[in-house]
Amino acid sequence: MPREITGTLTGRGLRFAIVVSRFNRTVTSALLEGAVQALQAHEVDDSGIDIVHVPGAFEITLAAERCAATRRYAGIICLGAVVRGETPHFEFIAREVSRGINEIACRHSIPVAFGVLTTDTMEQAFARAGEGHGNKGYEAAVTALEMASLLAQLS
Ligand code: INI
Repeated sequence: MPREITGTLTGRGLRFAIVVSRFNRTVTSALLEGAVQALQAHEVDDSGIDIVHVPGAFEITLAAERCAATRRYAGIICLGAVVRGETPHFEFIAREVSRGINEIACRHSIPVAFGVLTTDTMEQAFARAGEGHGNKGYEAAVTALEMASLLAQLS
């Protein structure tokens, strides 16, 4: 029989960093709430959750890189809200943060979950930052839990 390797969602004894940006704070604070809820629901102790605040989504990667370099965390959850305006600013920020997050994950071999919304409107952003499972912060935290467990099995 082939051996199947799947991550579980048990967070007991694990430590996570959440890097969250303040820009579009009404949305990002809802994402943060979702992410913390998900970790708590999967038995991560409050003492195992560090919340790192940065000004905007563009700053997320630098803080996440620093968190990864400490080797203190089983995973990092990145939360932000980039909402398209009239300028090309949106494209630059969205591209850099998504590319940067994946690079950090691969360079440090640590789960770095992408909970950064990239939407056309604030309305779309709010729709992805709702209660419970309609919350991308919650989803990103669950992904970090699963990948942390998977990587532990692959080490
Ligand atoms: N930062 C965001 O997180 N979301 C945005 O929608 C946004 N827009 O539209 O400009 C934004 N800009 C700030 C940026 O992330 C940096 O903080 C800033 O450029 C300073 O480096």
